Amino acid sequence: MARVRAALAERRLPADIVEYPASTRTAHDAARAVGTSVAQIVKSLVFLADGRPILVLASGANRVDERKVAALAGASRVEKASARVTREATGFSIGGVPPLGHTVMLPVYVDRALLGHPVVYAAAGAPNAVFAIAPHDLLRATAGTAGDIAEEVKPEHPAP
Ligand code: 5CA
Repeated sequence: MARVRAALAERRLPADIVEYPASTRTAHDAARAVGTSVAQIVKSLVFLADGRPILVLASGANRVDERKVAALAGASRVEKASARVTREATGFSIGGVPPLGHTVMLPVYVDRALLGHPVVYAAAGAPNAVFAIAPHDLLRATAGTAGDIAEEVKPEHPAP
């Protein structure tokens, strides 16, 4: 949490880190704890783009389409990183991976769906702590590239 606080302070952003008695390990847990929509929760996910770690900041309401991330990152192959690779690449364990404050800065790709909210909530480095941030500040603070990275939602009852 200290590293996230330091990274926010370095960028002159308010460090609204809140610790909760309940888990914020998943986007649903975090939404429940904060009292917001899942769409406003930032999932900080590590992928391997042609073998190199990248960070994808996705709306909690969306599944990431790896082909769209590949197109945005200019990679030919993008795959989800394992829990171990995620920890090695960021210095944080799954459930608390923050969007910034990592040991090494990774290339960051931001789900444009996050930009439609006045405020979003991201993990602060622990499985029970999140911070509020304006999505444009998140984009700037991470030097992220915004784009469409969401999987198309398949209709539950497709037309015949
Ligand atoms: N604290 C919350 C939101 S603020 C959080 O960190 N959510 S998350 O979505 O960024 O982190 C959980 C995600 O980690 C899951 O959506 C899943 O994509 C990923 N994950 C969970 N288990 C594994 C695993 N064993 N290997 C790789 N990725 C995993």
